[in-house]
Amino acid sequence: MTQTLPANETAEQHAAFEARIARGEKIEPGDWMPAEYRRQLIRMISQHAHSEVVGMLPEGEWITRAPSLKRKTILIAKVQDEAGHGQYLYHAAETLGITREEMLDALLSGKAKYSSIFNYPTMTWADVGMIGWLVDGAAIKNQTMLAGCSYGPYSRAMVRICSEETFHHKQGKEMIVAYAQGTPEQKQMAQDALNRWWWPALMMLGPHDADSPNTGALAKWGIKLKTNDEVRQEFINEHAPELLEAGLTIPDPDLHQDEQGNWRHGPINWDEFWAVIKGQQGLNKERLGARQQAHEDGAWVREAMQAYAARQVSQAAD
Ligand code: FAQ
Repeated sequence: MTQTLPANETAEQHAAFEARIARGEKIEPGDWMPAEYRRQLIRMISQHAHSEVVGMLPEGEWITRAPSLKRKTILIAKVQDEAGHGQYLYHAAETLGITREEMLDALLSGKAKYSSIFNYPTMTWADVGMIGWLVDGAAIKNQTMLAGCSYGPYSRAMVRICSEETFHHKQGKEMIVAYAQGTPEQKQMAQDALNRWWWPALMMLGPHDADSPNTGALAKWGIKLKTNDEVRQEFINEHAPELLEAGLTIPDPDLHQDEQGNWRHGPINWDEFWAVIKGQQGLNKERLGARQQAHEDGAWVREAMQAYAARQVSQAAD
């Protein structure tokens, strides 16, 4: 099948670009790149940045209710890390020519997507631990793959982010294992949290490959090095035995290990996934409301920074 190229792009440019990727070279901001490569990266990196920032909300709600000083300091550090991840990622997207304002407008107006997982509520303290173990666990599998992606700024941001996510994952696992082996009430709290988060964690890695319209282009250009289903399989293979070992029950009666050693899951409720993404189910309205409020509350900081920058320019000109 011949590919239709935009009028200002040639087959030679594409061939040279793809040869660079095949050689394992990183594409850097000033380099020539197909418009579609740029568009795909802006879409994905900005959605990723929004996910980190919205992702502060479900856990942030629990900072005032953490059960001990140790758990509170860990949680504060984790939530702050997520803000930092948002910053790296917005910067990485800015290198592609989109502005921070454009990205924030898209989030706050509800045009941009962010990860489905953050539209689920945190009902008990154990949900905080389960987010660390499962959500950060799934995010790491995906992001370790993206650390090898062809776009330099995204790949480097992923290396840094993954090292912090690893700590998030470990603290979540440590917490849930402790509760799973604690009092009957603690064990029940951990089990209930697993029942709530298992399926959403599988869904957050994206639709099945057959229903993933972006994977083809992303894989061709070395942005995605694994498909959604491959990453999901890696996630389940690591986490299913560990959860079982902790004495918890995975809420999937069809879950089993096949002859190759892969843990196979039962059918995923994709209707729920799409409803959550579209804001028809879950906390999308509340999450966007919280971000809009934070944006309004931060207006004075942005104004002060602009006034300061203007003064620096006028002083430099004097
Ligand atoms: N939620 O064609 P595909 C974290 C959309 S970070 C919402 O398969 P693609 C850290 C997708 O955008 C978590 N929408 O898409 C943390 C597309 O729509 P579009 C975020 C989703 O891009 C932990 C459509 O469905 N990580 O958790 C989702 O090839 C704890 C068709 O899908 C990233 O963003 C979803 N789950 O693959 C923070 C990593 N899945 O845009 C706080 C970077 C799919 O065409 C606390 N992103 N969609 O209108 C990726 O790796 C990819 O974008 C995927 C989706 C794998 C998420």
